[in-house]
Amino acid sequence: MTVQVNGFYHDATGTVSYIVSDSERKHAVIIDSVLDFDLFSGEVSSTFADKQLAFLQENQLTLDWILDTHAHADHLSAAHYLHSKTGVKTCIGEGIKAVEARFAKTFNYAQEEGHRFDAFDKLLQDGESLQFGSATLVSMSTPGHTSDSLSYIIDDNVFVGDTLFMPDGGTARCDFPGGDAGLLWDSISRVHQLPAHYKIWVCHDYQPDGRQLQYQTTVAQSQAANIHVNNQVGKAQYVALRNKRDATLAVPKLLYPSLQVNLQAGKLPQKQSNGLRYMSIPLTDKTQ
Ligand SMILES: N[C@@H](CCC(=O)N[C@@H](CS)C(=O)NCC(=O)O)C(=O)O
Ligand SMILES: [Fe+2]
Repeated sequence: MTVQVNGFYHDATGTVSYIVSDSERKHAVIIDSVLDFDLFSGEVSSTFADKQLAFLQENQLTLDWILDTHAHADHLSAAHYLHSKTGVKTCIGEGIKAVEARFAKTFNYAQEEGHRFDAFDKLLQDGESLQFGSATLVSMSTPGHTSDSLSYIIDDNVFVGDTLFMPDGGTARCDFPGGDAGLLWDSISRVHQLPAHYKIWVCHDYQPDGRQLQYQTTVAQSQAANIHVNNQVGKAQYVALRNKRDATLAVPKLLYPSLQVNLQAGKLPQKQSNGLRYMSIPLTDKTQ
């Protein structure tokens, strides 16, 4: 069995989505796909996800699972769109329940409306496995950036979501509701305990100092050279550094649209009586 990894870079959000395939049996999964969204015009489109569907077709791959590593706060997930085109099941970590509980108040969700996370076909627990072709994907709970973050291990590859960035990019922020720098440290330690040759595939690359796009490192390289969590840094030092940096970061441009959609597997908000869909933005009224 040969596992093949193809990364697709979404320039507008710095996101890397992956198609991972058992290239002999021709079965595949998609991790962290993205919808194109223009905040100012409200236009949602599927150019990026359609490229991935075309790739599957060109390579005669059967898609078996559509996965997100976490409820993204910076882009809309294309999971539901891909599901609507293929009928394939969508999955995320069961920590999505806690993420919804935190945001239910923000978005004023009524209990009788049911759970947004029911839109996912499957909620994965730590250590659960999924098959595609003769390949096995094993989920590993890696909370910290968000409380639902999972990493996916396939053969000697680990798709870490936003648990780690490339060594020169450090680590993801932990200031979203449910984020926790100490937990992220523990999760990174779990990833760094994997065999040294394992390939780490990251979900974002912000191309620090304008360098060329990169999205794959190894456990050994990450451990030795990550600017936030290398062998020279201890947990307390990391937590202090992370919290200090988070205090300087602006809210992601697409935070509220992303969560509204991603809590329900990438489904857009329901149409209103005029046939249009709307995103809502909770206001903090400082005029009073
Ligand atoms: N400027 C970006 C920020 C996106 C962002 O906050 N990304 C998260 C991952 S979802 C992160 O950890 N960023 C780390 C950083 O900006 O240092 C936006 O507005 O979308
Ligand atoms: Fe994220």
